[in-house]
Order: sequence, then structure tokens, then C-alpha cells
Amino acid sequence: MRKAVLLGVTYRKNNRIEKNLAELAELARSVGILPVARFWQVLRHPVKTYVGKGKLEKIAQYITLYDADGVITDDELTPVQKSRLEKLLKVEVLDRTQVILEDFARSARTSEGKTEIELARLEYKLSHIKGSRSDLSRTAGGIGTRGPGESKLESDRRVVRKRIARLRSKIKKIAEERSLKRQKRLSSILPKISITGYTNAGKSMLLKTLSGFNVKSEDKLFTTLDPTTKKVWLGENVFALFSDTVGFISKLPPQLVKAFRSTLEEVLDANFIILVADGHDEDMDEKLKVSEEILNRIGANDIPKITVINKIDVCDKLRIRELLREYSNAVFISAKKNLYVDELVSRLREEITKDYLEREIEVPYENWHVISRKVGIRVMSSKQVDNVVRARLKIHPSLVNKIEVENRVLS
Ligand SMILES: Nc1nc2c(ncn2[C@@H]2O[C@H](COP(=O)(O)OP(=O)(O)O)[C@@H](O)[C@H]2O)c(=O)[nH]1
Ligand SMILES: [Mg+2]
Repeated sequence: MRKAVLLGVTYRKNNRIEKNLAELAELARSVGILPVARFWQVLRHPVKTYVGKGKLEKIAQYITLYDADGVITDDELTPVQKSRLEKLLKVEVLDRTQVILEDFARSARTSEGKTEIELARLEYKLSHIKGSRSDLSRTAGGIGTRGPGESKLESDRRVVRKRIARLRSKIKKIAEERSLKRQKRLSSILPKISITGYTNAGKSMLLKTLSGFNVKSEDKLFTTLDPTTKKVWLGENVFALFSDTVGFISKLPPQLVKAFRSTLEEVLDANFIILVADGHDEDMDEKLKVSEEILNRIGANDIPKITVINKIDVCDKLRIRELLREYSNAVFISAKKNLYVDELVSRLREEITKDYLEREIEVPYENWHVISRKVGIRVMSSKQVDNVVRARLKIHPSLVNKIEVENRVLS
């Protein structure tokens, strides 16, 4: 699916539906689908075609007009609703749950997260095989294929159930190994920073802007990393690995809570957490509160965290003043317009090297390029005098001994 029309229903007149559709639009974009139009309808009760027949005619026109090849619904559909919509609109139909699953699948990096998402996908599939029996028998022949017989359905379900059982035991094993691996990664000198926050806060944009801070991309070692992790130069020879993470979602289908959690648990591998909030969103306070609760619940409360309020380019003066008062510890940026991102960078540089030890050393010039590029050494200042370089460094505790032994320490 490349271009989709978004569809929502609400059973009460309220303004949530517009926000839900806006969030759905962002979810669609993040999985590479362009939302071309949005429709919603106030209904008294659910109907078998999700929205009313009259509305569907209008939607069909828009599908043609915009050359859309699909429809995404804001709610999970029953198999009956899905097949009726596809039949009437003659395009592929996805529901919110499927798009979220796809989004999660793109964010998951650990095998635990990936497996958990595959499990959620299979469970979705299973519930849709189940429901499809009565549906198919009623519409058999009408959609060009014969409904599969009972035995085929039974065997389909058995295959899926078997796979689900296998995945469950795999997840158990992975979880046991994880704590071990985590220890190892945390002791690495190159810090890991997780960018977290609600969908649409600007996490991916921030990662993109930060990537622009790289002076050169000579670093072959990291070109094989997945696209959601970037090694970023923070100045003074300080580097960090930044990872985009799965976004929090307002209307998270209950059956996806587990998959979401385990995907999010990747942040437990981080040395720092950046919590991005959309300063232009009137629900920002609430969303920040929920985000912090979720992070605490997965056990991330002991990881240092910086709150970043984004999109200040579209906030008016009054709003900014209000935010400054409320969130005096936050960093205010526009990731898109690259406003104050350098301030965030220097704050991170300080955080990362907080426990580094300061030394002034004298290094023969021919050794300088090795030392000045070593991960774990922050170069505060340096001056070349004849054949030696005098430098003020902040050094990762694990490297101090080696540096002191190999060079002349001035102070
Ligand atoms: N005005 C403005 N829009 C932004 C800024 N950062 C991100 N956006 C927009 O917000 C939307 C969501 O951004 P994205 O990075 O995909 O959010 P994510 O879901 O958190 O990864 C996109 O339409 C971006 O163009 C910003 O600093 N200012
Ligand atoms: Mg994103």
C-alpha cells in the first residue's frame, strides 16, 4: 500500500477522533504509506461496513480522485467488516492494529522485541482466522474464491497455534539471556542514547538532525548498523550511539501492550534517555506524564533522562514562556529547523563525560592523532608546541591508567 485514505468512526461527538486520525496519519507515514484524505463519521452503533453505506460511496470517489490503493481504519476491524469494506471499495484495507504492528516491527532491534512482535502478529492472524468462518460461508463465491472448508481452517489454526507456542518458549529463553548481555553493553565506553517519546513528537527528525552533526562519515564500522541507530559526533571527540525507539501511542490496542513493552525495553540498554515531547501539542503535559510512568514501569527509572521539548519553531511566545516556567530543566529545540540542537548536544557531552577524569598531558606529536581520536577521551583543548602537543583531556576512568603510563602528565 502506498497511498491510503484514513477512516474513523466515533459514537459520541468529541474532538478525540481528529487527534486519533492525526496520530494514525503519522503511524501510516512512519511505515511508508502516504495518507491522502481523512474521513470520519459519528455513528449510533457499530455497522458491518465500519462506516455507513452513504459515506462509503463518497470514500470510493476519493480513492479514485487521489489514486489511493488502500484504506486504513482507525479501529481494529472484525473479519466481516474487513472483507465487506474490501469488496465494496475494491482496495486493500488495513486496520490500526496492523499498522501499529508494522511500525513496531520496524522499530524492534533486539531478538526479544522482534519475537514478541511476531507473536502479536500471529495472534492477530489467529483471531482473524477464527472469525472468518461464518463470514466466508455467507459470502462464499461472492469474492471470487471459495471459502475454505472446515478442515482447512482447523489445520491453519493448528499451524498458527503451534508456531505461537514455539515463539513463547523462545521469548522465555531470550529474556533469561538478556540481563547478562545488558551488563556487557553498559560497560562499553561508547555510550548508548535512546530517543523516546510519543509518536509524532519528532524522534526520527531529531535523529536525522543529529546525524548531520557528523563531520565525516569515514566510520566504516558503523555503516552496517540498522538505520534507526546512528553514531553521532558531539564535539571535542565525544561520540554516542543514538537509537530511535518505538513511539508511545494514545490508542494502543490492548493485545499489543506486551509487544510494545518488550520493544520499548530496548531502552534498558541505554546509558541515557532523551524523552522528546511535542511542545505544540496541547496534550503535552499528559503525554509526558504517561511516558514517564511507562518508562518507570519497564524499569528505566535509574537511567539518566533529559526531557527535550521540540517544535518550538511553531510555538508562540506565550506558550514558550509557559513551558519554560513549567519545565525549567528541559532543553527546548526545533529538530526540524535545527534550533538549539547544539545546546542539547553540549548538554549531552557534559552528561556523558560527567565521571571522566581531567588530566593535562604532553604527547609527542606523532602519537597525538591516536589519542585525540580515541573513544573515551574528550579533548577540552590542545596546543602544539614544536614536536609535542599539550592537551587538557577528560578521560574515561577505564583508560586513565594507560594514558598516564604512556604520556607525560602535567597535572
Ligand atoms: N514544526 C516542526 N515540526 C516538526 C519538528 N520536528 C518534527 N516535526 C514534524 O513532526 C512530525 C513527526 O516527526 P517524526 O520525527 O516523524 O516523529 P516521531 O514519530 O516521534 O518519530 C513530522 O511531520 C515532522 O516533520 C520541529 O522541530 N518543528
Ligand atoms: Mg519516528
